[in-house]
Amino acid sequence: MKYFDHVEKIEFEGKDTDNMFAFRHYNPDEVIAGKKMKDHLRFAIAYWHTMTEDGSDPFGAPTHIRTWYGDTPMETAKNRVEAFFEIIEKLGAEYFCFHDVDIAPQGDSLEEFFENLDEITDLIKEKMEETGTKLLWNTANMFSHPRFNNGAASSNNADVFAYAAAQVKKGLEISKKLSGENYVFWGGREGYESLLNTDMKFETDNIARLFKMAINYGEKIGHKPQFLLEPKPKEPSKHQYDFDAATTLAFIQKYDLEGDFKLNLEANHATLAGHTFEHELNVARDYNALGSIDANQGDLLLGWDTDEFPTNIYSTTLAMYEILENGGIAPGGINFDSKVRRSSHEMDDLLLAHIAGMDSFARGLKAAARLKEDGFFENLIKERYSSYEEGIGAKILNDEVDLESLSQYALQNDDIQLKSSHLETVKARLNDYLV
Ligand code: XLS
Ligand code: CA
Ligand code: CA
Repeated sequence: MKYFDHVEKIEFEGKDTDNMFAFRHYNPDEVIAGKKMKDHLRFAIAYWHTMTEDGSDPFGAPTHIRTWYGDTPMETAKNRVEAFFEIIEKLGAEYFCFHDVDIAPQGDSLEEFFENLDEITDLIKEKMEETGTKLLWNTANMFSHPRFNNGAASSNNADVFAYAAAQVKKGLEISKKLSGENYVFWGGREGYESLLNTDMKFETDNIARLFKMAINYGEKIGHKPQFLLEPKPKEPSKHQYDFDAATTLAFIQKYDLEGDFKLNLEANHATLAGHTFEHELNVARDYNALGSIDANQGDLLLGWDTDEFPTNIYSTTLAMYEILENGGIAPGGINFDSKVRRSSHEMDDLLLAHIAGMDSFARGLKAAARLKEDGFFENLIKERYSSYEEGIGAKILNDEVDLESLSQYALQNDDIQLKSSHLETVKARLNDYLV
């Protein structure tokens, strides 16, 4: 069965094409800054938003037309695998990501769930071999089922901790089976509703316990994916422990997880935390912890996680600049944790939305490469901090001064002249790189 028979493989046709099913900016083999675009971008398609969203919202029924529903949950799951790999192939993406519950029905018991996962991952493995696609990361969904009401590893109920551990064990076995390059933890329910009945230290100690077990089990089965922790400030928990990059890095350091864990940063989560995406990438880069990104965008007029396809080239440019400065993102990638709007309900929208996202990141990459080549930010920053290049500034950086000598210096140099930042001009010049 084919689901997108009427669409050919999507090719680069340039910005003047009027073919909707063509890339206008993403040209996979074009070399930018010494590397093919596809190797800079390492695009991944997210199974959940692509295959399991139906367009329903708290006010209305599903809107999305999807032709892969079968007579049983297992039949639907198998049809989805077919359709998913058709989408990946048509788009020419090389990677994908999934939660355990996205790919297989949970059945009536954990045992049945695991059997279903075995059957579906056999099928996925075949498809991967057939198409040459790779697993960027998988993860265990430990937030949707009612049992995770009070958390997974942070739950007050030890049976829930054990259940979560079983899912992680299975997730790592699947990661090994499919040669996953990364393994993600997003603590959807690892947070709290009220501090009145919560022992924060107890709960975060337990989260770290589960992570250590995961590292040990990976070693035991001879599979060492890059572990990634994904911050998000709120939703679904009122307060999530992994609020943002800095908070999550403090956790990673506190529990000595630096050697095994980096961050998976999502654009929409950054803005929910009151940061820009580039801020979060910059923080991670500073800690050598920029692992992978979830590419999407939020709506700044709304206070929730809308997971829209990324089309804001200002944001993709600044994100790609951080990635270039990081020396790339591998073994991470750019995963489209993005869903089509309720009104984009046709099957074809799944392809069109990804084309829009891939083109927007391609434009971001090209603009970021030009900015880097011209030393745009480098020169700006060099000039802005130039007072540290000589004189008292150089002495401060060389740790040659103390409070007494600085005080002596300040007493003689208290008529301070500040330079203007000309920030408005900087922003206008940056615009020249975007369009
Ligand atoms: C939800 C998260 C989730 C993670 C993986 O907001 O983005 O989808 O990426 O569990
Ligand atoms: Ca995400
Ligand atoms: Ca999100």
